[in-house]
Amino acid sequence: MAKEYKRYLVTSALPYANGPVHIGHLAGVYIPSDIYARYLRLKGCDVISICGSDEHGVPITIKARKEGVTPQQIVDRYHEIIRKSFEGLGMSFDIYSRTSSKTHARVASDFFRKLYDDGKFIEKTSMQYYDEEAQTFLADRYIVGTCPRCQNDRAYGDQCEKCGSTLSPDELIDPHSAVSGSVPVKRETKHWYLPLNDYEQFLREWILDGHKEWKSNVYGQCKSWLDLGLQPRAVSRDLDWGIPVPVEGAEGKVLYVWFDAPIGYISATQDLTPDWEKYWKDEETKMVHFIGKDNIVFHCIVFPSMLKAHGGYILPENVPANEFLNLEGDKISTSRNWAVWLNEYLEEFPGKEDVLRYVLCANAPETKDNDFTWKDFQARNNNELVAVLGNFVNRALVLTQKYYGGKVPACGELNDYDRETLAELAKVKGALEQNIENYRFREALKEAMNVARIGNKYLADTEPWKVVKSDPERVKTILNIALQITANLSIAIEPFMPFSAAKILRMLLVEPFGWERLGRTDLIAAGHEIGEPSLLFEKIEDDVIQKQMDKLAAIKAANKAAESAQNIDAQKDSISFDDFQKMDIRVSTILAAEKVAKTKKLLKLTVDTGIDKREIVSGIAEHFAPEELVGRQVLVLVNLEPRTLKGIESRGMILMGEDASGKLVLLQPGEKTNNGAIVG
Ligand code: B3M
Ligand code: ZN
Repeated sequence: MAKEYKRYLVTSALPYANGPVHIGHLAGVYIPSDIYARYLRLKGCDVISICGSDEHGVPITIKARKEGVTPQQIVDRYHEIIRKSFEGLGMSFDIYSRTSSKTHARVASDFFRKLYDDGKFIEKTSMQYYDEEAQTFLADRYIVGTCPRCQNDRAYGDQCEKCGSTLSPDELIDPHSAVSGSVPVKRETKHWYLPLNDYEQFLREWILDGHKEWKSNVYGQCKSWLDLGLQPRAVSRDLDWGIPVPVEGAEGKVLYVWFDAPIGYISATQDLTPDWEKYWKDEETKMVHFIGKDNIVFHCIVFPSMLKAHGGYILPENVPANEFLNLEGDKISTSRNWAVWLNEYLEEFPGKEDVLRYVLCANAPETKDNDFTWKDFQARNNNELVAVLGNFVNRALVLTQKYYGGKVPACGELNDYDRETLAELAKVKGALEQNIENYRFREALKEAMNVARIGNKYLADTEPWKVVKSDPERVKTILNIALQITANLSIAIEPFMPFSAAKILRMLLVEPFGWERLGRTDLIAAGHEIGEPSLLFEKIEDDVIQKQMDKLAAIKAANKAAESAQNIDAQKDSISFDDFQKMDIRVSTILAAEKVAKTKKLLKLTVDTGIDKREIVSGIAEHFAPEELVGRQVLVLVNLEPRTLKGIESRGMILMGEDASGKLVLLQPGEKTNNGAIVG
């Protein structure tokens, strides 16, 4: 039997405030945590749900530098955008805090200082890259150079975004500072390290022995980290943005973002309630961290070691990390704008917040990466939400209005089929609890939707619209049961689709029901007057989806252009003006074009150069169809030595532009020009 807890502390990963949040964040972290917190609240548990913006770290300072603003301006902008996005999608955090707050600065400094005073840190000096011009140490991301693996000349000191290699600044060719452009030097600097290796035994016992029930992706990652052996980890950085290291002689140094951020859960709780220690220091509290898989090591290895080193804190009972969500088969990427941003979704799909919650839960990457497609979004909305959930609720309410003027009819004698249906309904509560408490939210959602399926089937099988003439008493029972099932839906779907649950309650004109009433059929009394029905969900048409697909296609094209713009060939060696004058380039018109037999790339063009009509063989058959060239004016290098290609004497060359992606463009005069006009 699972241990009963007095209270619950639910934390959700603090999103970096250097950009908006997208559907991958929702699917990976925030929808699971919100389902869990809402479920516990419905059960009447003492639960707090904690989140906030993670406002320190190098990416924020890089974005600020790029935009010529301060890091505080960056985090102020995105903290608001993120906070509003979560609010719009119904994330029911009890507090959405931020790590640039004064409370957090105090709590994080005190936490560091205690470990420092208790001698839990190792102090080490090391050689780090330093920019003498800007007079600042350089975090790896601030060093740029040529990637040793793919020659990308814009690789960073920690990673090459072109080939994905993880790098160290020492591997870069021609490293230079992204701040001043100067060549950085190495300079000695002191930092503090948490000796994670000292906590290996504790972590082995706590995780590998004590939490075999953790999700395999989490347990497996912890095991491989521990089997590899843990190393001391830096908990400070040479940066001017972050929480100053609270130690004498540490000017210019701040807490490493992954040391300070998890403490953000504690500082947020202190901002939420004076009883914060009941949640963080009492073994009767169950703490669950909701995160994405890239944060496992920080939440299962580093933060627990920090809590252990500090003493007096509880540890997480579970860390059900999700895998990643892809978008249309491609990895979601903030830097490539390949995402569905929540703030944009809320603008473009007003009233469809639950549709996104539903689809992202149904497709959640709970055990492996999964994919979001707009076609699937449309299909699930139309075939599941509209056709099953919305259809059932609408029928139950409309028929009650139609036959009884909105008054709930009394329930008569039940027949076997009624009893069978209600027995099905009664099973849902246990199935939902089993799945939610084991963080299987996709399965849980199916169980919640099963209530609508039971209702839909019940009405389809009993056909009250047919029976009403021959046996009106029977229809009263049917619709009373249908309304009880509708009321059950308002409980079952609340954790997943809170907006729709609230709408059902409004249409029933009833107050919310507690979890304990799920599965019962005495939720709505006979004679109660319900409200006006309206549709819970509306069909999403193809053109709406096409608009989103077009938007993604434009982003893809922009990325392709940006990538090719990054790979411009270096300029060739200089030539003299005399060299240039030797070339004779003329405006010409293509009179005819045809494919050269037995070749894929060659076209034979007949060209009027103004001097004469001649044939030119050009390797552009994979870029242009013959018929689209006839009549076009082009630029021709007419005094190129003739060459014979596939038996055709080619006299000259059509001038083309070719970008790094290999796309060809014809170079043409800006207006109609006489053939033979000299280009110089
Ligand atoms: N700011 C989110 C990320 O890695 C990171 C989580 C902090 S939770 C304490 O995307
Ligand atoms: Zn590379």
